[in-house]
Amino acid sequence: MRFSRILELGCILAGLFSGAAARPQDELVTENSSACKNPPKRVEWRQLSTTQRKQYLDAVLCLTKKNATSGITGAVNRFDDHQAVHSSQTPSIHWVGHFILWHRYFVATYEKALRTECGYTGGQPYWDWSLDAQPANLSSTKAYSTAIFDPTTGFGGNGDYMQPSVEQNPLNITGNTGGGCVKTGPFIPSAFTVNYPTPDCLRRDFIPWIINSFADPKLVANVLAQKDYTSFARAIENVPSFDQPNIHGSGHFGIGGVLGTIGSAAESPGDPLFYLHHANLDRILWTWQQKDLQTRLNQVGGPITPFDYSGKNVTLDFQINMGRLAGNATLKNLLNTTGGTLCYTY
Ligand SMILES: *[C@@H]1O[C@H](CO)[C@@H](O)[C@H](O)[C@H]1NC(C)=O
Ligand SMILES: *[C@@H]1O[C@H](CO)[C@@H](O)[C@H](O)[C@H]1NC(C)=O
Ligand SMILES: *[C@@H]1O[C@H](CO)[C@@H](O)[C@H](O)[C@H]1NC(C)=O
Ligand SMILES: *[C@@H]1O[C@H](CO)[C@@H](O)[C@H](O)[C@H]1NC(C)=O
Ligand SMILES: *[C@@H]1O[C@H](CO)[C@@H](O)[C@H](O)[C@H]1NC(C)=O
Ligand SMILES: *[C@@H]1O[C@H](CO)[C@@H](O)[C@H](O)[C@H]1NC(C)=O
Ligand SMILES: *[C@@H]1O[C@H](CO)[C@@H](O)[C@H](O)[C@H]1NC(C)=O
Ligand SMILES: [Cu+2]
Repeated sequence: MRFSRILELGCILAGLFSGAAARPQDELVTENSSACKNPPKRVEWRQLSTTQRKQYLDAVLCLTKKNATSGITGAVNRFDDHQAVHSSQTPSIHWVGHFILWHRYFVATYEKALRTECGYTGGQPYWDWSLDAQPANLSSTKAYSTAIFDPTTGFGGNGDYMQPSVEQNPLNITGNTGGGCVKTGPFIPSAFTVNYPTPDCLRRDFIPWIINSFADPKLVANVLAQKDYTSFARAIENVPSFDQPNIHGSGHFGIGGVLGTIGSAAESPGDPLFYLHHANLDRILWTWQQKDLQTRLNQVGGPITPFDYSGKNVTLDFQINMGRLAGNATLKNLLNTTGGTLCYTY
C-alpha cells in the first residue's frame, strides 16, 4: 500500500504530540434547531467579488494574529490550532467511515472561528477544482491560472522547483514542478509562517497530471452516483494509490505534490487552501444528500479503524472529537448542515 507512509507519518506525529494534546471538552454538542436561523451560504471562490475575496484572506491572516488556545505544543496562533488538531488525529480520521464528517465538522469549526473571532461575515468559500481540470490534456497547466491562485486577489501560486530526495518522495510521485516557498499572494514568508509542528514557509508543489486527472468531473459524477453512505464514503477516498485517481487527492497532490504543505497528510491544513478544497468535498457530500434527504440525513457507515472494511462500522451515535476547538459531536448531528450543531448551507 503506497499511502501507508501517510498513515505512518500520522502515527509518528500523533505519538510525538499526543502527550501535549489537549483533552477534549467535556460537553457534547447536540442539535438545537433554534440555533441556526441565518445559515451563511458557502459559494465558489469565483462567485466572490474581489472585495469579498480580500475580506476572506484578511480574516485568515487575522486568525494567525490571535494566540493559540488548543494547548498543543507548537501551535502559536489560532490558525495553527486547527492544523495541530488535524495533525494529532491524522491516523484515525482517514480511510474510515467518519472521514468526510470529521472534516465537515473541522471546516465548520474553522469557518466559525473566522466569523466569530475575525469578523468575517460570509460562508466558508470552496474551490470546485473540477471546473479547472483538463482531463483531456494531463500536461496542461491551465488549472493553475485560475482565480484562486491569483497573486493579488487569490492565494498566490507555486514555489520554485526543488528536486525531492528519495527519502522525501517515498511514494515515487512523478512530475512535481515546485516545492519551494510560495512567492506571491498574502501567504509569502514575510507575512505568514506554518508554525506547526516546526516553523517553515508555506510550500506548494504543483503536479499538473494529478490535478487534471484526479479532479475530473467524471470522478465527481461517480461519487455522486453512489447508492448509500458507506459506498459514498469509500468512493470519495477510493484506494491509496496514485494509479487510481481519487477526488480527495486532487487538491492535496495537485497543489501540494511531493514537497508542498497541503500534500502532507498530517500537516495539510497549514495551507489555507485546504479549507477551500475540503469545503468542496463537503459540498459534494451535501449535494449527494439532497438527492434523498430522508435517508441521507440518517445514514452512516464504513470502518471505525482505517481500511478495516470487514470490521466494526461507525454508527449515528459515533462521536467526533475536535480537541479544544469545539465539543464532541455525533455523526447524526453532523449530517444536517443547518441542524444547530452546524449552521451553513450551499
Ligand atoms: C469525544 O470523542 C472521543 C472520540 O470519539 C471519545 O474518545 C471521547 O470519550 C469523547 N468525549 C466525551 C467527553 O464524550
Ligand atoms: C438553542 O439555541 C438558542 C439560540 O442560540 C439558545 O438561546 C438556546 O439556549 C439553545 N437551547 C439549548 C437547549 O441549548
Ligand atoms: C499572546 O501571547 C504572547 C506570547 O506568549 C503574550 O505576550 C501576549 O500577552 C498574549 N496576548 C494575549 C491577548 O493573550
Ligand atoms: C496541453 O497542455 C500543454 C501545457 O499547457 C500545452 O503546451 C499543449 O499545447 C496542450 N495540448 C493540447 C493538445 O491542447
Ligand atoms: C520507490 O522507488 C524506490 C527506488 O526505485 C523503490 O525501492 C520503492 O519500492 C518505490 N516505492 C514505491 C511505493 O513504489
Ligand atoms: C460493516 O459494513 C460493511 C459494509 O456494509 C459490512 O460488509 C460489514 O459486515 C460491516 N461490519 C460489521 C461488523 O457488521
Ligand atoms: C435540519 O435541522 C433543522 C433544525 O432541526 C430542521 O429544521 C431542518 O428541517 C433539517 N434539515 C432537513 C433537510 O431535514
Ligand atoms: Cu484530513
